[in-house]
Amino acid sequence: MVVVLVVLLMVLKGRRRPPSDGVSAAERVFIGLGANLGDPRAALLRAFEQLANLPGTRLVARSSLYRTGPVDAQGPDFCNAVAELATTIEPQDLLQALQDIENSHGRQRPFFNAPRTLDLDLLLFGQRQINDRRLTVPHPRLHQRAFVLVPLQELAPDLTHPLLGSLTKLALGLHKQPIERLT
Ligand code: PH2
Ligand code: MG
Ligand code: MG
Repeated sequence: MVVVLVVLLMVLKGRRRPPSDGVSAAERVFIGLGANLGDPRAALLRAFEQLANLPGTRLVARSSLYRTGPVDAQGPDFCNAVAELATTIEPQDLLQALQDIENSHGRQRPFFNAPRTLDLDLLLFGQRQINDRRLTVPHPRLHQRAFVLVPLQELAPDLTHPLLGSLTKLALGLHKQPIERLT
């Protein structure tokens, strides 16, 4: 009798659980956005919308836009920003989705670090570490670049890098890289 009651209670409790919204097992993901061809500000604002529209994904926050000097690259100044997502998309599929968005902006790759209409880099995927042919996470140069660390710190000042620790400490060495907040 007691067993029957307990089972009945468990079934009823299960029924009361709210329906899954499809993003309940979401990971906290950070994407770096950059552009220095065409209309970079418009491209980044459109890209925020495109990220928000990915399936199983919520745009949690977007940083300010920043004007930054090119680092290890030629051409005009960049517009850079960072987006925080909560997503159930797995890393390799997310990488493909980011490339699809880049391509929708007419992204060309004539040479290494060529000026671009839109670049979307997968910076951090929760605390996961990924090293395969197509993808390295955390992004291997994240900690050397003010155009990534400054907007990342704006969104998540207490965030830690899974291998290198505090972002605030990492940013201290980068004060010579020109960066100006736009919005
Ligand atoms: N991206 C690069 C190389 N250099 N410099 C700035 N300021 N902003 C970028 O987004 C950027 C860069 C490679 O992706
Ligand atoms: Mg890049
Ligand atoms: Mg890239």
